[in-house]
Amino acid sequence: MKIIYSDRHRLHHGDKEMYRGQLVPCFEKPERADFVYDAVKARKLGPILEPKEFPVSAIERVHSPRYIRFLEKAWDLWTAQGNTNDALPAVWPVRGFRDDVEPEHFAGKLGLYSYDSGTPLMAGTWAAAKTGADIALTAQQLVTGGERAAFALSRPPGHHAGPDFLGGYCFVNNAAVAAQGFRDNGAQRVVVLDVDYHHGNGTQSIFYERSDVMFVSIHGDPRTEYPFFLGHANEIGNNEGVGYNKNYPLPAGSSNALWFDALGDAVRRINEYRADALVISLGVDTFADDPISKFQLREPEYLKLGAQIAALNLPTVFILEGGYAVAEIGHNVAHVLQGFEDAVS
Ligand code: 6XA
Ligand code: ZN
Repeated sequence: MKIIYSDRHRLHHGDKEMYRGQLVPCFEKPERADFVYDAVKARKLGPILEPKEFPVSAIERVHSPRYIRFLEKAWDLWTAQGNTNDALPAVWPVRGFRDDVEPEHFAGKLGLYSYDSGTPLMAGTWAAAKTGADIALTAQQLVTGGERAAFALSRPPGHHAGPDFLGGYCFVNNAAVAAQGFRDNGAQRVVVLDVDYHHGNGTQSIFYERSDVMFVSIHGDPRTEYPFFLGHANEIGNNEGVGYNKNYPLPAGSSNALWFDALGDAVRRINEYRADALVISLGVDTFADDPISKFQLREPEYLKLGAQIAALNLPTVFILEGGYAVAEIGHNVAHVLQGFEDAVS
């Protein structure tokens, strides 16, 4: 399959994130993409192509214009206050506060458009995130044009970014941008299947009231796992979207048998939906040795996952999300893609 990649992801290189009350080196770092690049290249999974550039309006199909304006100018506003270090938020509008009035002070703006203190923003963040969306759209356009599948090798990740908020290392929701891209290019029904360890709260929020994009996610139970405030089984969609959101929260430490039971049920539902296209939020922080997650997948499971995705028999875009066992992330991603390729060829 074709692989879309740009080294502009390096423009986003967070220094520290808040973790257990301390500022620690960011888990989400450029080396992650380097290891994935090396692994897909070594396995000759397909040609590696540069993304095309798309108008920002393609991103605004799933994010609010006021949020995107903020991302575009955030670094300039922050440095205008004399700051040179990464920006991290420290105050948020929780229940009872107003979110309809954008504060003038940068601390208030950043709080309004974020939900955690683990997602540093720097000079190149917007450029990297914009390129990530271009990568997702380039992959989608190739698949719309007849390719069986494509892999969007992008970072920062995207599935926690919602209509107007960043968080969880995410700024622009690449999976949502790709799903919307499919819709805007003729697909009637699109599925986003999120297999990252963490619930894709941003993707869920973006499509929660829609029946034309079904969101399905297998993840650590939010009662104990990040992002804590979304991802429960009883979130089934709202209004038009009722029945088109499906969460499989699993206990931290769940066996692979339990994980594949959930995937089997997800596959059954996806088949029933009769989608025209599929987007996979491919996080490999489900890996047994991931430093911040608690599932138990390894090589055989990643190969099997790829094969089961192939069996859905849909035009498919894979999008890189989480995975922090940096030395293994490349192999883990490559095994999913290899399992897919072996099953389709
Ligand atoms: C808290 C952990 C964020 C998890 C990010 C992730 N700073 N999401 O991997 O899929
Ligand atoms: Zn994750």
